[in-house]
Amino acid sequence: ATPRTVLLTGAAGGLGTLMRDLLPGYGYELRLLDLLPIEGEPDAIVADLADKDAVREAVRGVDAIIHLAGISLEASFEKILRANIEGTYNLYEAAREEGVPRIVFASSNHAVGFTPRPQGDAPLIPIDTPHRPDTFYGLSKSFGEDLAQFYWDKHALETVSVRIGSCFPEPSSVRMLSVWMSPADGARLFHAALTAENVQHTVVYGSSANTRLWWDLSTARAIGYDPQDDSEQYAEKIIAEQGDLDPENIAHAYLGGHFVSDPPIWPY
Ligand code: NAI
Ligand code: 15L
Repeated sequence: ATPRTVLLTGAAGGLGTLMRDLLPGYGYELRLLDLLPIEGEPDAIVADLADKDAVREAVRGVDAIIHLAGISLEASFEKILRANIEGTYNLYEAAREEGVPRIVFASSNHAVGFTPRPQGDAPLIPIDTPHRPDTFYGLSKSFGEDLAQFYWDKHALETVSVRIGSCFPEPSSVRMLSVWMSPADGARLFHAALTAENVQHTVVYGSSANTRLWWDLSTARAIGYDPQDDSEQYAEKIIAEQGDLDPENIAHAYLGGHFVSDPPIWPY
């Protein structure tokens, strides 16, 4: 059955704001949660994922959860540990205790960010490519995918882990021509992840059907995702402004882009 009431964690963030606009169009009633209050949303739950009691109360009675909350870029290990690793654990534990049957987890391409980009006619990167996180941030997404698998195997709590590329209104870099997910396709993919039967723990890449795609969307298509957008319409302008990919630049060699080469955060 289609889940009706969906808890959206990270609802104040960029992706959360886009999905607050789009998902009600699929018939969902959203319950919102974030660390930060949301203007015009007085019923949104303002809570930290570290607050186990608040998280348990927030998940009570929902049909599914879309889990976006957390630190969305590189940060110190301590911050990532608290928000992304312990926070995601707290959410899963609350969902298990309250009997929520399914979570859609916002994983990231940075869980596999040190995977070389396919060159020439090389095959697309498969979904079962080994984890190769490019940051503590990416490491927390690898952990989240393992946590999801564990909660399926041990507790029959289902997850679709979506390794999102870049979900923004428009692509803004040459790399994004390959990894962009339009907001409308993002909503299509989340809807598929919420409604497909028997997903157990399924991992999918999250992007539009880009001409310059680097990864294999077949597991996403298998749960009913039918992307409608392609970044190619932006290619000429972006390449004219920014130049094409440079094979000498390490940030251009791997999926994760500049995440692989940015200086480490110091002090840890
Ligand atoms: P964002 O940084 O704009 O939003 C994250 C939200 O989570 C913020 O509103 C923040 O206040 C909230 N948050 C952080 N720590 C929290 C805590 N301890 N308790 C409660 N709320 C907390 O990030 P964005 O771009 O909206 O991404 C959403 C999710 O999707 C993140 O998990 C990110 O890692 C993932 N993702 C996003 C991509 C994108 O293209 N936007 C790409 C890949 C993954
Ligand atoms: C992510 O995981 C980030 O959350 C997002 O802000 C983008 O940087 C995206 O990856 C990307 O790889 O472009």
